Amino acid sequence: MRMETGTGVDAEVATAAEIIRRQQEVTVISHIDADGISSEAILSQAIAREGIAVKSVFVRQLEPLTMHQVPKDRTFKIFTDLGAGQQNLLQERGLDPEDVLIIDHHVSQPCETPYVQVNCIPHGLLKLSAAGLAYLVARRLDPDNCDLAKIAVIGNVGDMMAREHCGLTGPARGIVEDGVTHGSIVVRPHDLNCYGTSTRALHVCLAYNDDPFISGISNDVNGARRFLKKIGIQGDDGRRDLIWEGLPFPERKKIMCALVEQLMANGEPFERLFCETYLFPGEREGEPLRNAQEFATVLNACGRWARPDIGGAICRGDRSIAYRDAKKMLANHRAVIRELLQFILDTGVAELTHLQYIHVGNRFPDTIVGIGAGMALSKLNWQKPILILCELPEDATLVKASMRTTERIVARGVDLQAAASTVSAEFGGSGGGHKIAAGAYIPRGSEERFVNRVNELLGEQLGPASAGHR
Ligand SMILES: [Mn+2]
Repeated sequence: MRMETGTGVDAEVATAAEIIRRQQEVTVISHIDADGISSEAILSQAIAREGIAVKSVFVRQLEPLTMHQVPKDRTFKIFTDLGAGQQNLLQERGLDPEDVLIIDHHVSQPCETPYVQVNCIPHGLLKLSAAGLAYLVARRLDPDNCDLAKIAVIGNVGDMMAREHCGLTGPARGIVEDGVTHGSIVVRPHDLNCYGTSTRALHVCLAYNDDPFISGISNDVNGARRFLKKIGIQGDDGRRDLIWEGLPFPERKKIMCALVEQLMANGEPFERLFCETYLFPGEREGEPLRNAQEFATVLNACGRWARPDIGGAICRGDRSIAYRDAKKMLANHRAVIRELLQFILDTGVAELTHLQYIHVGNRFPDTIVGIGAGMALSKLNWQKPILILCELPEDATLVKASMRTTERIVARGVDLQAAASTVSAEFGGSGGGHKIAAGAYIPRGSEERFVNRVNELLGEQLGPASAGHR
């Protein structure tokens, strides 16, 4: 089908494809998360199919310390899911604009060297990830690359492009249509907006979800079990837990209706209960690869355990050794997160007026601390945002802070992104993210003053009415 894209991006995509066709050897430099791994898999396959030699390099972040991983050779360099914000580093590395293409969806840094970019941000397309852009370029190289639409959808979903509107929109939605036409994607409209609908026990899925927050079900595994029993859905068939994806339509409908009723009874909006789910019929049922969201988690687990190449192999179709290794990493990933969660619950958090926090030192990898924060919040007082501090193994001068809250608290005025960036800047650090989840890097030694300032700022965001909510 015809791609619907902003005309500006269309022109950039066409230019990028022309430039790629002229190359003989290409190096793709990408990021280690689900979007970066997907971007690399799309580009390197599309380039190889053109008969061009291609190799890949993954970096955790493009910064002065990692620039040496970008090879100093004659190959043409494609930076994807990174690069736009680091063009001065490319310039310092002596990269000629003739030898570089940036395919990114991050805010562009002004730079004297006019590097060629495909970037959706200046065109106002904020719900398209690097994998989406990489796919548009691949499609332009050869319409037969439409088999890669599936990987682009995983990258888009992995980068939270479906979160705000409960589904992909704009050009990202056009890519879904390509996958549907190709037969590799099935869309389930008005599906349950929960993580883990293809592999997790249904009551666990429901309990772990807090967007929307449903009293008596969200953050309450036993409550979720009771809810299912009450409406006549057997939580398991005696041996195995029920999985949402496998339930017949009438049962799914019955559960959705009951959840809507529950929310309406509480006077809460229910729109966010529904989302569009992207399933992959070519994958085995009950496997995380069946579902775009869970597939993205597999890729993230590979990246976090420093094996993005294994994630790449899975994107290319390896379902044997690479997938077995990835499942081990996924299990390990979850085990460490459970350990972190237990550590937080056993140790306990310190409570301030508007914030709860804990310092986990060097016990856990910083890459999972944010996830642990989100999970811990579901077991703690959800009314107060949580902040977790941890040390960074590679930098003894810095501490990372990860913050999480719930949609309900955001609705009351809390903006963790603003708190993270404002307060970290006061200590000479940096921070960012979203209203509901944010992170910051601050100098070691400033932790206590930092949390107190964040607490103060959260109080200001909540306004005078919050004084009574202590
Ligand atoms: Mn990205």
